Amino acid sequence: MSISRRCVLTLAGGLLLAATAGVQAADKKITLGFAQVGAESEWRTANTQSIKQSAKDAGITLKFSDAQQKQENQIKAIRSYIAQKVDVIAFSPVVESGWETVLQEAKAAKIPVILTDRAVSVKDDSLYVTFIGSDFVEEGRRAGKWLLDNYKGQGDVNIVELQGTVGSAPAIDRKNGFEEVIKAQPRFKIIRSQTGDFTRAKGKEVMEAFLKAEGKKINVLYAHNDDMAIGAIQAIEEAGLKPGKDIIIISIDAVKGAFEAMIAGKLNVTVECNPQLGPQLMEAAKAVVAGKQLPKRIVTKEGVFPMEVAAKEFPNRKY
Ligand code: GYE
Repeated sequence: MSISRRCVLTLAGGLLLAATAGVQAADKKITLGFAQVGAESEWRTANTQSIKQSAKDAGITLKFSDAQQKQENQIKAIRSYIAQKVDVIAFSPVVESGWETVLQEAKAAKIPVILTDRAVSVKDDSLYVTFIGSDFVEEGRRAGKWLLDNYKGQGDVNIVELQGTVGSAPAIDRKNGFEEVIKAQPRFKIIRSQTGDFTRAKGKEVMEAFLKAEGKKINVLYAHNDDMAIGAIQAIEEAGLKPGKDIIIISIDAVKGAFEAMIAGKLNVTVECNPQLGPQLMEAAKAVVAGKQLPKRIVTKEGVFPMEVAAKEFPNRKY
C-alpha cells in the first residue's frame, strides 16, 4: 500500500497558541452562541460533542442551536444570538452563499464571528474573524489519489458519486479535489453524480437509483461522507453485489462506523476529516474577546486510512 497513513488527532493550532500565549483568562465569563448545521451524520454528532465538552472545559457559557440542515434556521439562530448580545458567535454554515446580510448585522452589533468546519463565500472577509476547519479540496484529492494508486482492473472505470449537501463547502470542494486528480487518467469516468445530503437514508436511496440505472457497470463509488457510503453499502448488498469487492468504495470522515465497515471488508478506504474542533474554537473565542489578532485560516491536519489498517487503528479512534 503506497498511501502514507497518519493518525493525527491534534489540530494545527501552533499559530493560534502563539497568539493566545500570555493572555490572562478574562475575568468576565464569555458567552458563545453556536449555530450548528444539524445532526445529519456521525461526524456531526462527534463535532457537537466536542463543542459542548470543550465549552464546559473552558468555562465558556454555550448557547447551542441545531438548524436541521436549513439555512433559514441558522440565520434565525444567529439573529437571536445578536439580540441576546452574546460575546462571540460561531457557526458551521450549512451552505456557502447567502450570509452577507446576517454577518453585516453581527458586525454592526460589534459581535465577532468565528466560522468552524465549513466556509462561507463572501466578498468582504472582515465579516468573520477566522475560519477553523479542514481543507476539503485536499480531502477530495486524497480520495482521488488513493483510487488512481490502488485500482487494479483494466479498461474504463465507471464511478458513481454521492455528493454532500448541495451548495455546501465540503460537497463543492470534495468534488473538485477528486475530479482534479482523476482527470489525469481519462479511463476514470464519473458516470452518475447526485446528492445524498450527507445522510445514510439518502445515500441508500440514491445508490439504489444508481444501481437500477447502471447495474453491474458500476466499478467504484465515491461518497462525500462515511454515512452515505454506509447507506449505499446496504443498497449494494440488497442488489446482490459485494460492497468493497464488486464495487470499490471510497469515502470521507473516518468515523467509527467506517472502520467497522472496513473491518467487515465492505469499505475500501476512508479519508480523515477531524470533527474535534471544539478546543480550538474555545481558544479562538477567548483570544478574540481578549482583543488578540487571529490567523484568518486555521487548517485541521488529517490522514488516510485504507481497509488494511482498519483493525489496528480502530482502538485509537476517538470519534
Ligand atoms: O464530512 C459530513 C457532515 O462539514 C465536514 O458534514 C462536514 C461534513 C462531514 O455531515 O459527514
